[in-house]
Amino acid sequence: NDGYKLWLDYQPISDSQLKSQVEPLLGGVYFFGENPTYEAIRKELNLASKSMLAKAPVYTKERLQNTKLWIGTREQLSQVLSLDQQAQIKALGNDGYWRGTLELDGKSFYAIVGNQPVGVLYGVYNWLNSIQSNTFDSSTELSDSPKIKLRMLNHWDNLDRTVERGYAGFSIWDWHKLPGYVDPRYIDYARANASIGINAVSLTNVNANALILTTDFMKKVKVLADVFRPYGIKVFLTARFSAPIQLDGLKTADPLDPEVIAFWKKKTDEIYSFIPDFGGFLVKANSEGQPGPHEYGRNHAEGANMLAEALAPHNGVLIWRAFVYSHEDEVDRHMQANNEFEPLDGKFQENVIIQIKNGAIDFQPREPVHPLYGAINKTNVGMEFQITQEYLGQATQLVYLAPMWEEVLKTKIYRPTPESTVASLLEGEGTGQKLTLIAGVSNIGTDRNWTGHLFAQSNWYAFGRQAWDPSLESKQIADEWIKLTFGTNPEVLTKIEDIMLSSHEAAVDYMTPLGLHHIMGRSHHYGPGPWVMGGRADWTAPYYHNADSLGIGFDRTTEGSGALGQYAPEVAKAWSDPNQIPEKYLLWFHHVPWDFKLKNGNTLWEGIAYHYDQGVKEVRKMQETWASLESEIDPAEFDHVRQLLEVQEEEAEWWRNACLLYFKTFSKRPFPADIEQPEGDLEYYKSLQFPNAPGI
Ligand code: BDP
Repeated sequence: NDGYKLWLDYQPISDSQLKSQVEPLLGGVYFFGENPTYEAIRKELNLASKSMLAKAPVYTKERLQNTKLWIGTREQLSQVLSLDQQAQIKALGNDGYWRGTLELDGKSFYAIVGNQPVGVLYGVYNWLNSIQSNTFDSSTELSDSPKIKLRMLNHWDNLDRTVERGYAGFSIWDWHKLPGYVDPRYIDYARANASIGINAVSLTNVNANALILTTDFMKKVKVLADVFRPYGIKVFLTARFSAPIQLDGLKTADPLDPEVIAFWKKKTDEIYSFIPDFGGFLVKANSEGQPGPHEYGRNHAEGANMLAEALAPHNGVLIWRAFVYSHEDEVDRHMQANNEFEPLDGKFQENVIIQIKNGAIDFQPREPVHPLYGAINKTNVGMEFQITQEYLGQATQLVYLAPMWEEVLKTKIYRPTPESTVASLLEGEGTGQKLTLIAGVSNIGTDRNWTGHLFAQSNWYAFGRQAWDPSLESKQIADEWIKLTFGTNPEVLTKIEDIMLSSHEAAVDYMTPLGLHHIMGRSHHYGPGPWVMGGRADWTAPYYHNADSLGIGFDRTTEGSGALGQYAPEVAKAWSDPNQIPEKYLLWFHHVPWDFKLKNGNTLWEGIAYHYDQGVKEVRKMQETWASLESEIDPAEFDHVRQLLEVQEEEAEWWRNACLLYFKTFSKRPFPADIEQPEGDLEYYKSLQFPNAPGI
């Protein structure tokens, strides 16, 4: 098994009871109508049936005769659904589905019903998943609908097929061969996304190239949009703010300039002439050197609204990123987004969404929630998670990210209501926000298994599931993925679940425990670099850890940068006290003396050392658990993961040794005697170079 089929590998059904339920259904399938999405469903059923039952499904022409499985929309099935059932299904909205048994003329039919064809598609995938994981029971009714409208992948793919922060090969968009050649991978990509409810993709890097907006490229993008449409997926593009200058030779990209406004309107109309359901633009502006409205003395709202107006007649959406910071601004980087966006709250058009990273710095191994959540409540806000593991071991380390995302989504933010959490805010509770979004920076590429590390597939899967329903538990999602990937053996399930659920905390322990952050290698971000100095201060490590002879950490209390003041008073108050703040965020907000007493009685210095050591131990535990599964796992998959876990152990030791040796030069205290003593020479670790590290 090379991992290409992801969680859709449709293993032969061995359980005879399950088989006796499924076989008759696939032996008499009736579609209430025809459309491209039903065609996609038919292809999926063909694939699944041949693989699970070694035979093709039988499609009937008549809804009663020889039919067992009904597939259609609520309207199409209205004659066979009771009024109550119709009302129940209608309430599930466009993307929702219901599946269960219906009776007609004394006969039973299993039905998969949505309000729209795409809901039917989601219902079919859910049904197939239940078969694969052996949880299907035709006597149980089931319905589901997403809590978030836009469930979106952000590809950071360049037009030359390199991928910014990509660790799984090159971009799967083969721009050179498009539009003539449609790689079958595009269809498998769409299937995988649809199977977990992802319904939007932005194809290109946020560090954008204006060429994507030329007519030649539009023809290529159109082909992708056509492939994705039956799977319910809309295409977005990143828009380079200076495109009017680059493409049409205008003298300015000032968002208030009539020629600039006309440029974007014409460009946008042209895109819609190729792609009538084009999703809209995603924009990174005035951040890390990207052009934006500030060059012309305009603010983010003026920039975003100009593009939003070009999109509005077509029902397009403008997604504007809040990841803005500048090294010329002397203010703590943590605070800059709030400083810019809070005064603009309520000034954005209705079809604008502000896309905010989960934390205020940058996808660190663990971040406290971004203070912009809850601080702006008259503007649509959406989440940006990072699925690609830029700061979390890239493609060599097994780190299951769902627990981290769950932690963020469940965080209480107390605004706009005392009960608000990040998840409730994203769902529009308390603000009435209708346009809702969870985006994830994609981790896929041309590697045969899509994501480089087999377990990185679980992050793609989990992202889709949490974007669909932010209240899902990471444990439940892990269970689903394990069953779909490795089968239903209970021993395999518990052991792999242990590995996955401990993996994120382990990585935080050996990389950045107790709230440390931004101490990774320069530019490639691979491995430790707490000593990284030089260049702009906000890209160095000491800017963040501030280690000195007294202690370590970033003081963001009122005595320090004051960033805590950007949170709701409930949060700011609790977190301002080093004895009350959850220890996992301690050094994020406080500069703490080396001998500060932690909750378990250790000094801070001892605690740092124990955490780093614990991280390494956890990886070794993961290795042992994996080794014990050898006889249960496909040999190729087993060996792939075994080798990568060995690399991960070395990398965990490297992080621990490098960081502890470095911080010891400030703490001047011995390591606790009962940890594995960090060995090696700090100068050696500092001298390591990685010119071929991927994805810069
Ligand atoms: C950082 C990446 C950088 C991205 C940037 C962004 O290091 O490559 O361009 O985020 O999100 O995580 O724009």
